[in-house]
Amino acid sequence: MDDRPRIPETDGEDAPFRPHSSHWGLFSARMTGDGLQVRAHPGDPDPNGIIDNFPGALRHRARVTQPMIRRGWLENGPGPDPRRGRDEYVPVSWEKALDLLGAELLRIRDGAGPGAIFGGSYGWASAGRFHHAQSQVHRFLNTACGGYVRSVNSYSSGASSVLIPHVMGDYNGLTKRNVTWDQVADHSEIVLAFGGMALKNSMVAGGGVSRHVERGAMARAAARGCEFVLVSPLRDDLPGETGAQWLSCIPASDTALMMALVHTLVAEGLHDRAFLARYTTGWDRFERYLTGEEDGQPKDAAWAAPLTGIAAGEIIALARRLAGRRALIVVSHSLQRAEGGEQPVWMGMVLAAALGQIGLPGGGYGYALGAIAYYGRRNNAVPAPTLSQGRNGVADYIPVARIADMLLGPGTAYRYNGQTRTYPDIRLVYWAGGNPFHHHQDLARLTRAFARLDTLVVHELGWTATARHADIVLPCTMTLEREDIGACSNDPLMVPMRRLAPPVGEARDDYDIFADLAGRMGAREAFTEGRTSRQWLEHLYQPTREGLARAGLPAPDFAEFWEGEGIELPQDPDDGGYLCAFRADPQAAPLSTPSGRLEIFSETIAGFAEPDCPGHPVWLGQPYRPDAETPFVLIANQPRTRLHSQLDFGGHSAASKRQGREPALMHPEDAAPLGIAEGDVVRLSNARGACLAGIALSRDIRRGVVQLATGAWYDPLDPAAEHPLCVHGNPNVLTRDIGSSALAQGCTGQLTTVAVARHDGPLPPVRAFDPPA
Ligand SMILES: Nc1nc2c(c(=O)[nH]1)N[C@H]1C(S)=C(S)[C@@H](COP(=O)(O)OP(=O)(O)OC[C@H]3O[C@@H](n4cnc5c(=O)[nH]c(N)nc54)[C@H](O)[C@@H]3O)O[C@H]1N2
Ligand SMILES: Nc1nc2c(c(=O)[nH]1)N[C@H]1C(S)=C(S)[C@@H](COP(=O)(O)OP(=O)(O)OC[C@H]3O[C@@H](n4cnc5c(=O)[nH]c(N)nc54)[C@H](O)[C@@H]3O)O[C@H]1N2
Ligand SMILES: [Mo]
Repeated sequence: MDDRPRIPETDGEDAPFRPHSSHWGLFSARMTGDGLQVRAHPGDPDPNGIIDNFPGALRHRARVTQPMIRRGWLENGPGPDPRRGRDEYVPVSWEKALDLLGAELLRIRDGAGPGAIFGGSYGWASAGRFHHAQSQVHRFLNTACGGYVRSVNSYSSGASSVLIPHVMGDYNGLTKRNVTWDQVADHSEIVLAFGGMALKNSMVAGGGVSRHVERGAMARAAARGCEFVLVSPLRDDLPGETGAQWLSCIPASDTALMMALVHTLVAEGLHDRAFLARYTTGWDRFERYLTGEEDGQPKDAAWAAPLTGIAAGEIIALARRLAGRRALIVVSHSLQRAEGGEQPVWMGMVLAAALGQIGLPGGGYGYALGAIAYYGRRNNAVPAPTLSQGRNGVADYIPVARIADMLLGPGTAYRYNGQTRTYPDIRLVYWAGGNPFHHHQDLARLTRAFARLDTLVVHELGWTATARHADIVLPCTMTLEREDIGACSNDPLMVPMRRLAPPVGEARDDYDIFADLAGRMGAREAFTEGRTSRQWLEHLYQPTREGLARAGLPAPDFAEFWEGEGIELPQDPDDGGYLCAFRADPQAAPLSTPSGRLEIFSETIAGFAEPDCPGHPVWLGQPYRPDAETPFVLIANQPRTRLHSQLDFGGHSAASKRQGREPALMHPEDAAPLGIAEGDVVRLSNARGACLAGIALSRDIRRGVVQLATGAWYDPLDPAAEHPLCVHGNPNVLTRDIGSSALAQGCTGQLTTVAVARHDGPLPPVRAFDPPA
């Protein structure tokens, strides 16, 4: 397989290196006779290897090169069709594709109305501020169709972003203006990280990152004597530089461990009573639960030991080490991407409150610190370029991870954040910049859900499984093939993203596709405001320039910015944000919770009367209990070698695979009795489906746990099977499609239970990257 460019893209001379940005880091690149050459940003102390996916991806056969229409849709017109996901595609001209799509959008808009269009289009897309696909599709649907049913929250933090406003206040402030990496380096004395702060994760930030500082900050803290304690089934969730103690816990048991830590503090009189009295509400109520006064079961270390797999003595010793020191409690996003995921987030706050360090530099609650590069940093003091999405004429929405429920159950009632809501009847789904066959759970169910639509439209740069389910597939450029501005609200460098290569085949920018489509619907002017892409960049640049001028800083005009290597933006002070202000004066700077305090008991949540999320943190029992059929717990976490499913066909991602399959980590003593050796292909399965994966053996994983990252492109051997086998290793054939709780309805993709068996006999080929027939 030759993944190098097939067409000459330079005039024989190598182009100069030009700056560009991606979610996984700033870089510069140039086209040479041998293809794309990429180099990391010179100011980046710890560049991310994921940029090496670009060269092989640019002209890969997996790119979509011309508009395509699914044969069944072309021949029979819109309507439910079980062939979605296994049909043929017919290449058509842009003219024809846009004529058919424009007519279909008008049919829906003027018939069932914009409330029958789902345009949530969740996904990370690419880093530029203008060609941000989700902003583009929303703007298009608002201007040309009168709106769309949207989605709220994210797959990242579905449970925590709903819970936190009730109990702690501003979610954005908690994650983006709280304890910084500089504070960890300078002040923390002990960091207890549930789910860790894996460097693979903080290598990524939406919009781009110029300096990967996390490794250095943790190393500085450790050198100063800060202790790190990792609670996770995987040792790699904290870098070696921390010298961390590893407490290898049973997945989804963290809430019990936190309770036992707090129980120990209380039993030994080590909890900060003054802090609890001054800054929290509901402690008494919770204490009765904690001590067992309420239900007869003290949540002590002896109780937690069998639930967590951590010895009672270890738990008690850890509680004593935490007390009276500048302690930072970190809870990763992963813990809440599970059934009952609200509990560890809430209980983490209670543990931090009992230690009394919230609002002090380097102490308290660093929720999700390290999960993404834009946490633990300072915010820019000038606005980043932002494309307006216009006004959505449809009020209806769903919690983002409830998409299959919505499509399968129009008119069905569901609970969300204290409301009883009803799923709308969606006829058309429009997706640009996301990959639901990457991000959603129970993919067989998702296929059945998409089969019920009249029309599925997808803009894609590659033949993802989502594109293969679409009726109309429109080829879009990848970031390297267009101009944009790279910026992120907490990275100090804003860069011109220069075009590095011409578009592949007939690919076009999302913006140009929407402009022509809007033209067919009488809305071109409203959508484009008469601007070309370059004119938009110039326009979007202005608020940042004005901000610089207001701050009395050099404010280069667009032409100067565009020709340069990027401009430094001023940043807000590292002031600890709202939690610090609250600590200093809880009357003057109350939290935005109903009581103005940290709510250990929430009257609001108690009033919702949800059994799976009562009025204070509780131990709901273990939702992922291995049994005879599925004796292993599977961790489906973020991949090291790519962002989600993006550029899975690139060289860096491909190099991590084993026999072409996604690697799965397993303990050697779990593998031996099953006859599984290093590099073997195994079959992971449960009631929903199965997938193949290539085994990597390691003692750095807890026994009884198997880890398989997300992001291998879904490649079902038989797409029509009720319980499909993905031959490539996508764990979302196995995960369960159920909300975190009736409170938040967040994604629960992180964990499930599986059987593991060696795959013997012939290996089915991976066809995920071959364009469809
Ligand atoms: N089991 C399990 N599942 C999970 C998770 C988990 O932990 N476990 N994590 C979840 C999380 S946190 C997240 S955020 C989601 C991520 O889910 P997604 O954000 O949907 O995943 P991506 O692979 O980033 O999808 C982006 C898609 O946009 C395309 N794209 C890139 N640039 C452009 C562009 O300019 N225009 C257009 N039209 N398309 C473009 C890419 O090719 C890619 O297919 O996954 C979730 N799913
Ligand atoms: N390289 C790379 N980086 C990424 C992404 C990517 O796709 N690739 N995605 C980005 C996105 S969108 C997001 S939202 C963040 C996600 O950030 P997270 O959700 O925090 O990341 P994960 O890697 O899914 O999980 C982190 C670790 O939690 C551990 N873990 C899982 N379950 C449990 C549990 O029950 N208890 C404990 N104690 N530990 C557990 C796992 O060992 C796992 O490695 O990552 C971001 N960073
Ligand atoms: Mo995410």
